[in-house]
Amino acid sequence: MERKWWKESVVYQIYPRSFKDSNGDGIGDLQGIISKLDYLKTLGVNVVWLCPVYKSPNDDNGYDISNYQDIMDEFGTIADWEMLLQGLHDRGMKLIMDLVVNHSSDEHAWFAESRKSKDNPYRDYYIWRPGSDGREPNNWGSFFSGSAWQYDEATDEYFLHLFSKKQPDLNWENEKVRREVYDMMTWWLDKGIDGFRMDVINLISKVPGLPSVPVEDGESRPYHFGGDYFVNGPRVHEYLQEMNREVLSKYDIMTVGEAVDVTPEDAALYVGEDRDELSMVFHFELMGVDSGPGGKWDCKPWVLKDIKDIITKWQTLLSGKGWNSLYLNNHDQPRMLSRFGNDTDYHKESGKMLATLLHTLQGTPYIYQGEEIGMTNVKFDSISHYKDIEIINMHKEYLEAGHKEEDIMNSIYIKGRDNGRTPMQWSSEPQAGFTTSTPWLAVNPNYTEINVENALADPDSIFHYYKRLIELRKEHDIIVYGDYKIVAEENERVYAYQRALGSERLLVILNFFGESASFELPAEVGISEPELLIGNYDVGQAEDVRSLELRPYEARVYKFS
Ligand code: ISL
Ligand code: CA
Repeated sequence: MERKWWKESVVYQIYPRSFKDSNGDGIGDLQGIISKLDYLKTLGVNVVWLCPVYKSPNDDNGYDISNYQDIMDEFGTIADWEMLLQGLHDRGMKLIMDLVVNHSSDEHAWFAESRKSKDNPYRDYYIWRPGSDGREPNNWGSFFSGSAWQYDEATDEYFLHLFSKKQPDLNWENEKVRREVYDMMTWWLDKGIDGFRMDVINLISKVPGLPSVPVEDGESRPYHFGGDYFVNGPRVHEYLQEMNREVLSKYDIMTVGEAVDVTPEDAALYVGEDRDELSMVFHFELMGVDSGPGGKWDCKPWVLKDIKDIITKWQTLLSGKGWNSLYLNNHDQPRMLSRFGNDTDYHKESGKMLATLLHTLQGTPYIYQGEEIGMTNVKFDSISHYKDIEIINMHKEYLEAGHKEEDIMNSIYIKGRDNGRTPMQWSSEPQAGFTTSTPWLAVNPNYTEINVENALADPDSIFHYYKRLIELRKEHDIIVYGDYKIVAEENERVYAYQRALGSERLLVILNFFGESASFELPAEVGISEPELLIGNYDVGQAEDVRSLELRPYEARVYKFS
């Protein structure tokens, strides 16, 4: 497999609104990030992915962009941004920017023009349709509840918005839209950035005619997921190849596309090494492991077998074809430690066990801010404390549909996006040292214990374990490039796998539960002179690796030849 800097990197994701407030208005900002660059350098990450910092009315915290070539007032100025880029580059780190071009804000100048009249030159920048029998043009639902269409009086037509009604979808069929996007990308790349994370990039091509989702007789819900008509749509690869030819191929950069609902087979078409599209994609299969047929809010417990099957499938099917991205949480997901570990009794142990998984698979790991100190989910006692548009809309829709408040709040506690958006916990000072005033979203009350200051001071902290894992990836090519093979697949409590590169072998053993677990290494796995590279407990010298009694959430990584 071809060596690339982005395969050997560890990425750190920053959600600027919640990272660090420098001027006491309760909102994180660019100067706040700049003040923490040495912290990131200490951790050892190579790349920072910055969630959107562009001009935005913040209906969806920056994922609704009103000017792609300027900075949001609350975050600072373009001069602050230049200083951030320089600060990263000076420290040997790279910067990738979020690219949100499936949709813009309805406050973007293009949309202001587009809605004026049917013959406006910008009309076709967006997707407008007349109503059908006095209703929406089709029955697609928005990701954020309700219809995917919004009626606009000025021209008596509807516009498409797969997300909120303040996020109209851009019309990628229009060559002019594509040109605008490519020029804007070039403008940022010429400023020296090192790549893009592309928001819902596999939704940009819609099936012509925008057909309704077929429904059975007697179906009472008015809106349905229209994924068949826009997930991996008919022209998406043509667009990405064009983007690659016109823009990406001219720079030494990395790209990661957020790809809703993709299988490894779909992903190979985006990231195949001979495809000239993207470096890697974020898939959602693992993030769906604890959802029932009713979707995200239909919460059910995960089963280790499903986690193993999903990871194994992605590791093997993409192997030799394209590169994996690795993540266990982000700004849209609950905190990994609360979701897959145990955030009360085994905070440190399970945080480190999950970190071991993240860093020892084939692919590029993405750490989400706060993960490295073991930040956890929150439970605010009332919906009024939540800020996320997805949560607020879902709460309203489910109440109207007759669900109980208690059940709705419970789903929010498990899956709500604000779990991952509470302010970064820097210290035990008021407001976790995030701000000197009232933060835009309340801090997690556990900041008095879980914070960066404590993590740095404790040599045994989750933070120092992350730092070591990142170093190990730099010291051992096998961790980055080695092939993956599952080991002792039938073990219901332990996830183990082998990596192989040339004559080298790596063995990773992870106890996924809060009880001790037996692990027998199958005879066909050869081990000579095992060397423990890292583990989250003390390990005796004389132990027989062939037969282990693992402690709660114990993780071990052995190297042998
Ligand atoms: O968060 C989700 C899980 O339910 C998805 O619905 C999410 O909206 C989807 O993964 C797309 O996410 C991206 O695009 C959205 C934005 O709200 C998310 O923050 C972003 O990551 C619209 O731009
Ligand atoms: Ca601020």
